Amino acid sequence: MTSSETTTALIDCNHLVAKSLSRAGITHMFGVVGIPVTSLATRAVALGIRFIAFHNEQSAGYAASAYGYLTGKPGFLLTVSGPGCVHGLAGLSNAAVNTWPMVMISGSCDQKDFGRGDFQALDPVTAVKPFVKTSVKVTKVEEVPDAVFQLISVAGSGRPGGCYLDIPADVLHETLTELEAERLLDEAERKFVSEGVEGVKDAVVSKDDLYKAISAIRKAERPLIVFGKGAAICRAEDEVKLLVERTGIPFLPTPMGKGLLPDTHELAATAARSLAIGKCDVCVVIGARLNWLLHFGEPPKWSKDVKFVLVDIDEGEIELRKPFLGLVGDAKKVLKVLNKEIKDDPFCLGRNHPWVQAIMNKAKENVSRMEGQLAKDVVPFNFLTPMRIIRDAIIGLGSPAPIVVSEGANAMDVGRSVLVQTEPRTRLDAGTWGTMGVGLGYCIAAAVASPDRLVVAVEGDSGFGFSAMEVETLVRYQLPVVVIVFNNGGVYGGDRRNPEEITGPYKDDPAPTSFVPGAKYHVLMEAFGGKGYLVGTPDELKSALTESFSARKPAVINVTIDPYAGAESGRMQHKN
Ligand SMILES: Cc1ncc(C[n+]2csc(CCOP(=O)(O)OP(=O)(O)O)c2C)c(N)n1
Ligand SMILES: *[C@@H]1O[C@H](CO)[C@@H](O)[C@H](O)[C@H]1NC(C)=O
Ligand SMILES: CC(=O)N[C@H]1CO[C@H](CO)[C@@H](O)[C@@H]1O
Ligand SMILES: [Mg+2]
Repeated sequence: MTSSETTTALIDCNHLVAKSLSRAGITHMFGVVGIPVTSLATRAVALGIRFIAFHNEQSAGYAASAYGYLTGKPGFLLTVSGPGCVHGLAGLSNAAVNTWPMVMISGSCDQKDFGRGDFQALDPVTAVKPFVKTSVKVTKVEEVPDAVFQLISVAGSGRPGGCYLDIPADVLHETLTELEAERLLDEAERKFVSEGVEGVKDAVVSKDDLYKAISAIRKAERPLIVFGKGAAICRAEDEVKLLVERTGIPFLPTPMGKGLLPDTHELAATAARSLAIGKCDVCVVIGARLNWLLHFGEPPKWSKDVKFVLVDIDEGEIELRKPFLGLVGDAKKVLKVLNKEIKDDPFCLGRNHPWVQAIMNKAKENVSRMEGQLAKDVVPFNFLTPMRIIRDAIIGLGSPAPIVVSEGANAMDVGRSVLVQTEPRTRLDAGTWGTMGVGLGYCIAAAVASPDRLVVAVEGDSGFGFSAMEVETLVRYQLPVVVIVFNNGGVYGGDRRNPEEITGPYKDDPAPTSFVPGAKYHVLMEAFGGKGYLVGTPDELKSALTESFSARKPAVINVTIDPYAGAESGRMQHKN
């Protein structure tokens, strides 16, 4: 093509969206295609963007949200209008509650046919409203580059979250010259990348607040450091490590904060959690919200006099919790300045400090009780025996550690205590909402975001079933994912009703918690050409793990669990 042909050649909006994504450095997209977005996906692939095609937008949306968390760049979800957009809301809401960056793009119906019963008509901007930071509906092709760059920027800035881009079908078919497209792309790039977005500058922590924080930590008799996904997403692991090691303060990660510092670190207070949160007098909370997972920071789990120093990117979070002190900013940057001040005037509790001793002793006690339980080979399997075998197989892999995905009630709770996380961002679980159905989407996101790592999913059979069809997606893309299903025949296990609850005309129906006993989940995987294993003994499980971990190919290991092992609703009775 000569340069004058380039000037006048026309491209359509699908192509322009793909060009905008490519220019913005987007390398992956998740979704389900159909009218009117199929050509958008094809164009994106032609420009070098990997499009991972799912069976259901819900799973694709969960994948996009987790991809945002793992990479720190917004994950993209592409859906059709109407039902596709509605299924995609699961992903957007997941991004919102977990504060992960993502952008959903749906093609919607022709603007002129809206409100007349057009195919898959929906007012998506209203539908996504509760779950997004912002949304943009483009009304003509020229608005696309600016919209794409703006949404990427908003999704990832401040507290991350989801954004939505609506492109009506008529706009998707509009064209413009390639020259005009390049000019618009340059302009958008200049506005959102070179100059940065207005109003999202990083807050600067005042010297006064820094001194106040350090003085509180120094005066504390029983200090504790808690960190979570917020510290993980801004890659603050080196700064957290320095703070912990310079001050000698014990630490407690939230479930997905696990691995920022290794679970095996001698200052890890995970196995002394009740003591640590019950007795600490000053707690530095880094990128974690004082929500239900941390018992709202309130008695009876916490002492009523505990002073919280909250490090959070979001000023609204500080206003909501009203801590002793709030340090607003990116955790990595805030900790950098905090660590610098501490270095100039160093202190360290040391291993003989009574509080550190108390935590270490308590942790040792809990660990040795737990190890006693874990050491037994219980058959038919309870939850602990197979989890120990999985833990040891994962440890055996060394570095890079696999990404562990987990959902379920007992399967997830037991996994959280038993499995050992040694590297940052290697645990993805049901998260802030306790959402079942995230599993396979998270596995796929993890595999494409971190191709050097194996992905190991530890799933309850109910949790697995929510997105089980996506095992075909694993096979289609040949992703190195081993899905281990704890098959206890139901939600929390078998039928646990009291005899007096089993009455009425439908008393012979299976219990609301029950599934078909002995379901052959491994055969489901084999149906698509993946590897399936059925295991019921320690030796069978060990050999399935050895073989599938070294093959690095899609596999489902169906682990037969005693349906009466574990607790009803895992450890969350009070929330059920
Ligand atoms: C989207 C969604 N629907 C329903 C629930 C309620 N729920 C909590 S745990 C769970 C499944 C637990 O069963 P399973 O995954 O088999 O784990 P187990 O305890 O048997 O190991 C369900 C359905 C939920 N948390 N999320
Ligand atoms: C014992 O350790 C596990 C994790 O290893 C933890 O979940 C549990 O809360 C600990 N128990 C107490 C009483 O702290
Ligand atoms: C061979 C084997 O282990 N089969 C088991 C599969 O799982 C169900 C329980 O979920 C058992 O009833 C089967 O015996
Ligand atoms: Mg189950």
